Amino acid sequence: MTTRLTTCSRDCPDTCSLVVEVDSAGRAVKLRGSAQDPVTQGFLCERTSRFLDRQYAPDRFLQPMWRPSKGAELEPVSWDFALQRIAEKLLQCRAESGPASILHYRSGGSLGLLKQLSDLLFEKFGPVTVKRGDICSGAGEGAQEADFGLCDSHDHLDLQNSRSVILWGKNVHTSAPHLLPLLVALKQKGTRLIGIDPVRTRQASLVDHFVQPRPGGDFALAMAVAGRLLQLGLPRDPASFCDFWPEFQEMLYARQDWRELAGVAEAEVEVLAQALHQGPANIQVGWGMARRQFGGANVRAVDALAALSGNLGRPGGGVSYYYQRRAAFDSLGLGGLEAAPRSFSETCLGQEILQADPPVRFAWITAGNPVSMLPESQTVRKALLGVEMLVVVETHPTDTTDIADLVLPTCTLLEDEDLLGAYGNHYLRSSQPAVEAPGEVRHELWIWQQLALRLGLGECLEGTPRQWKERMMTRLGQAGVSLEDLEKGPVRSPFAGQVLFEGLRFPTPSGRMQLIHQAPPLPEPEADYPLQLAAFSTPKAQASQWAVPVSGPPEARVHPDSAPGPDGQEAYLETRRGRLKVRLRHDDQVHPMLVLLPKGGMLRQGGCANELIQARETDLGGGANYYEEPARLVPA
Ligand SMILES: Nc1nc2c(c(=O)[nH]1)N[C@H]1C(S)=C(S)[C@@H](COP(=O)(O)OP(=O)(O)OC[C@H]3O[C@@H](n4cnc5c(=O)[nH]c(N)nc54)[C@H](O)[C@@H]3O)O[C@H]1N2
Ligand SMILES: Nc1nc2c(c(=O)[nH]1)N[C@H]1C(S)=C(S)[C@@H](COP(=O)(O)OP(=O)(O)OC[C@H]3O[C@@H](n4cnc5c(=O)[nH]c(N)nc54)[C@H](O)[C@@H]3O)O[C@H]1N2
Ligand code: SF4
Ligand SMILES: [Mo]
Repeated sequence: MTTRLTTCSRDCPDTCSLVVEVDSAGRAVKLRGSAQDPVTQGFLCERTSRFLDRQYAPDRFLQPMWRPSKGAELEPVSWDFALQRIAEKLLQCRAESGPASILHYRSGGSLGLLKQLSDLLFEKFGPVTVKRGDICSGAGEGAQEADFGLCDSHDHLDLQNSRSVILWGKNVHTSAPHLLPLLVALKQKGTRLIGIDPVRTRQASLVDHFVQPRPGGDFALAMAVAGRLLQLGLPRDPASFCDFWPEFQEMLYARQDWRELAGVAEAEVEVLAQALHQGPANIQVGWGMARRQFGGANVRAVDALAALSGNLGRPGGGVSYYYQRRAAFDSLGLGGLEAAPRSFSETCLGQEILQADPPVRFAWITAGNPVSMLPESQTVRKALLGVEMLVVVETHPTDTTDIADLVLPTCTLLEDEDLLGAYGNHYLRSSQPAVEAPGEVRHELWIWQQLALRLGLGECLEGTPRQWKERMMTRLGQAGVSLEDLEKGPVRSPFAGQVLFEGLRFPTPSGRMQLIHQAPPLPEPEADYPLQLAAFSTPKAQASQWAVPVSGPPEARVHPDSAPGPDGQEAYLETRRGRLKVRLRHDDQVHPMLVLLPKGGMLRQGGCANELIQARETDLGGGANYYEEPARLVPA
């Protein structure tokens, strides 16, 4: 038995160091979290603890697969056959219809830095059509970029300087479990913890105060708290470092009923206002909260609270949403959206492909399952079915590979070799193969290189994964961090500071913070569809990658007062886009306006939430409004 060290590359803020026990036959037999990694601290989340079931699942793709005609079964083929067909089609589409007729779509299956080399290949070949916006963090990032000129966070250990920590719409237990030990330790030493979520998650038992506003009520809640902060007296004149302070006040005083709109008690507003007023207070903004029509405005309102209460630019303060996970590594100098001949909104991908002129003839999808994970699954499916050749680079079957013309098998996180930055801490890590790739499975770099050769672009991706890792670490090398260092364990980015915006200087055009000054309308429940359907992360899955396969009607969690039948009974969940059979799960911790499905259900499992969710962009950053689909439950 040997042990190997690698890094979890999943789309997760923690980016754990994994210890993999490998038997003499080269098979991984046990996964542990590294005890040496200061973030991982020796434990893994539920979904990755069970990853070996997925690693060795019988349905894993081990060979390139080809579908001879639409609707036929996939058949195994050789790499040469697959790559030759793909290259011919790419060259044909470019010659006949221009590179805009080719779509390259990459999502979060792995957050490895080398995955960007796929973008590089398609940019060199085209540039081709790419996505714009970001369904995941678009609205929140857009909000912080508008306010501060930058979306980044204080060091996570700077929380040790906070008197209060406000977990605003962030489900730490499920989505960022490695923040928990720190929060528990902080609580023991007297830091006040406050949670804000329309669902009373497990966090309610961790925090000192749990506030349960109405879903999407965060803007109103922030305004209620801002009003109270003004009464308590601001530590510093906001006009000295913020633009739009008069306009902000005008917006704030335009109505008196913010607290009622948010659906919270006066005492709850007081707790939040006091925590911010006394400071230092850090606000941890969840990534989910902004996946609403006015999600960007909600995050901007929270940013404003930190500014008014004097919690910016000081230790223990800050509004932490995202860490710039790529910043320490060298950039590939991609032209991205500016170079692309055309872009499609990621949120509205299905509709935009269907309406595209010139039409999309070829699509390359990697590290993503857009049919299941983008809103309007059936529209995305129909759009991708209409493409002449759909190529999907994957490890396992999904709703997207179910309609692919070719599936190219690639490495899992235990076989891959890459560099990882984190979006929940400032550490840098390296992944290296803990086990060999089975069958005909290939590292993605090999796939791109083989394709490049056949496209006459042989030289552009030359090098081994390790050489590419070194190439992306030249700045780090100059700062004294080598690849060998990362291979031994995590290294904190030498470029990341502890505290942001010291001296209250902001990288905005005016150098000042930009206060939001237009209130968004509050979504009103609709008479026919009084509930809001939302699918939040579940501990059992990483998006559509389940630890244990699921089948049967998905569970719909709903407040007993909003359920049409007894607990455990089947019912129909209906939206304007369709209906789904569900099993009711009464849960009085869920806000009565919500009905919850697990995130990541697939059409092929009969439980895809996105089949019922309309594709609508958020106010900022091209995010997806995933959490506000008007819905109703009817007896089965
Ligand atoms: N187990 C597991 N972990 C995951 C993932 C997964 O699929 N499974 N996905 C990963 C991905 S892709 C990402 S982007 C990250 C973060 O992804 P998420 O899991 O999406 O992030 P959270 O920040 O926990 O956001 C969800 C929380 O926001 C709350 N929320 C929803 N609407 C509102 C609102 O209007 N106001 C407030 N205040 N709260 C609201 C929900 O009730 C929930 O508790 O997590 C990653 N972690
Ligand atoms: N209703 C609803 N929908 C949502 C969300 C929600 O909260 N509610 N959350 C949204 C969010 S935050 C996100 S980030 C997206 C996630 O959307 P996706 O990124 O599309 O999610 P996954 O289902 O994880 O799909 C990734 C695929 O990549 C494969 N894969 C794993 N490793 C590799 C690799 O190294 N290379 C390649 N080529 N493939 C690999 C996996 O097997 C998996 O099938 O979903 C969004 N969709
Ligand atoms: S998914 Fe997240 S919490 Fe789980 S092992 Fe990977 S990095 Fe750690
Ligand atoms: Mo995400």
